Amino acid sequence: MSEKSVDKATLKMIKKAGDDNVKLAWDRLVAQQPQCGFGQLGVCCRNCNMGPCRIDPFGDGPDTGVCGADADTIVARNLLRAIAAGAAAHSDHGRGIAATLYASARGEARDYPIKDEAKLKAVATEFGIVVEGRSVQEIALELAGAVLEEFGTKKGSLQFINRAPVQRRELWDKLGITPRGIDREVVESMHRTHMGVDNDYTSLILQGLRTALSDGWGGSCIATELSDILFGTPQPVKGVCNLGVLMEDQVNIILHGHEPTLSDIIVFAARDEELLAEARQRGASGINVCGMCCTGNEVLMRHGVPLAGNFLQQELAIVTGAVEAVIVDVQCIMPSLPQIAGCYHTKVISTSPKAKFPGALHVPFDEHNAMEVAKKILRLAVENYSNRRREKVSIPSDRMEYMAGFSVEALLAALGGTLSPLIDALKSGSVKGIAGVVGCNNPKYRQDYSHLTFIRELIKNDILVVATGCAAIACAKDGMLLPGAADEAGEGLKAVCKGLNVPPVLHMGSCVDISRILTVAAAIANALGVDIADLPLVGAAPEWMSEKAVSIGAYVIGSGIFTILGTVPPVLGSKNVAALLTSGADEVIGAKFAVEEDPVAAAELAVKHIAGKRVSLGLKA
Ligand code: SF4
Ligand code: MSK
Repeated sequence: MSEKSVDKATLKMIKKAGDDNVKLAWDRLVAQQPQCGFGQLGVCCRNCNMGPCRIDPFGDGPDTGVCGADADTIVARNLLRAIAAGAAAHSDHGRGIAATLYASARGEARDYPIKDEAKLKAVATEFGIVVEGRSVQEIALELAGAVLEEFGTKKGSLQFINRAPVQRRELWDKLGITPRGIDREVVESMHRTHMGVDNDYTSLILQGLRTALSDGWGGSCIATELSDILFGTPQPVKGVCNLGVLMEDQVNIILHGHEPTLSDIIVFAARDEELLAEARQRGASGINVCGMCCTGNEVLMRHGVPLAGNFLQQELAIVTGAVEAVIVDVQCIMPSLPQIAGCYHTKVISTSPKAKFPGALHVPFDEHNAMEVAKKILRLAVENYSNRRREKVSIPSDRMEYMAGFSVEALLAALGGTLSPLIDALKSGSVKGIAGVVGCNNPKYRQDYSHLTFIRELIKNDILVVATGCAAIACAKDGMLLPGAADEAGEGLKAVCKGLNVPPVLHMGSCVDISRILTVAAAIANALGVDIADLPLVGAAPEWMSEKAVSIGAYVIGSGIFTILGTVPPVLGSKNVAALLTSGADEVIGAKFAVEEDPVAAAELAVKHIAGKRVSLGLKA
């Protein structure tokens, strides 16, 4: 890898970290070399204490573990466990939001009034809840109860799957992979992968799809829809991003993790006059709240809060020496942060009982008393401004403007209230297809390079991009979320974007908001009377690293969308599993994975796939 990133701010801060003798993820990756070949292939197992066992990929050593499990079983079990972990993370996030809605409806969370009553009523109606003549509180209480029931439901399937076209739902039924309950699928996956239970790789992978579907059409969808109800449905919003959003003369706060419950309140708490006066007393001109990763995306989508960066920039924000507090909740938070913070004055403040970090300060967040806790945390940050070591401060000047906030509702509004203009553009070929580009950074790959290269190739080929997570942040930093970026698009897409004054890459939110992409895909399929698998769509995770991304990839193909992975998953130790995922799945579920590390070649795959789907639909390639 010639350079670690394409992002100038990142490169500057990597250099500063070296000068400050701070070790980063890239250094730790080097220290890990050579990484375990068995692990890379997915052929090691420690699911019981007869092991750990590993299969010799060259065929010279053991071809089964002590219990007799072969490479197919071990690889498939490991994959299923990764999906279960990813689905659990998204879905537990969803449960947290549902619990907050429940508390709000019961009057026990006064800082969380319902911000989008129209969406509350729409979602409640979807759940068969009567809304006429009832108070917002009554509706919210019944909806929260119904949603919480989805985690262990007796009714045999999840509510939001009904958004999917009937053809898709019938296929899920036929294959026996209709998700039955969110917790149930995760629990069953853990059961099946226990020593001596499910040993058939096809059966394991089908359960993987069912578990992933319980995430995409269950837990993630709940997280998105209920967050919109509680915090407001995103509308197009402008802001600035990259490490240059940090301010030399202000108290800088980074909100990092995934859940909007605390971060949304912090945004408002930071406007508190008393806190601002205290900040001024200490010589700061204000309080600058910035986001990082998906918590950042949540507050960016709803409030245009400045975004400091994506996954590989979390350590670098501290390295600027200008951050008073990194406030974290759950997921994608490197355990290294407190150690790096120790080299500067930064306080790392953990807030979730589920996520504690040795060396961090723990201030438990309580939704029943949200504003009070938020102010307490902010006060710690303000007080810490006095400890800033000026000689250690260096904020890169790099910052970029963006336009984000494309919820399904905002997209519809931009299109004049219906999807018809988008469907017409797809039919005419001015927009050839739609690509959902999502996922993380991974220090094994040059940061943001694959995201940006892949996406540029797609828009050049008139493929509209919808993005979430760290992929969307990569685009924001590079100016791809500005309407002007349409100048880089093909003539058809350019005209559509210019006409609507939208960028060619639409930021749809955080990782759980990939459910918004599913909702749009389903709506287009329903409007055309076809299955999602018939549409000219692709999914891609060019730089993924997390187990959540494994679940996402599985629910995207489970929903019928061809998906390209830019980093190699640990499945190559089983030819059968790899073949099922990259070829056989197409026959079964109407979609498959491709693995392609070169983003230009990956884009070629996407363009070809979309052209093929267009022809099958009777449209011009
Ligand atoms: Fe080894 Fe089988 Fe136990 Fe895995 S489950 S550690 S393969 S004996
Ligand atoms: S934050 S899962 S690094 S996208 Fe959602 Fe970014 Fe990946 Fe975390």
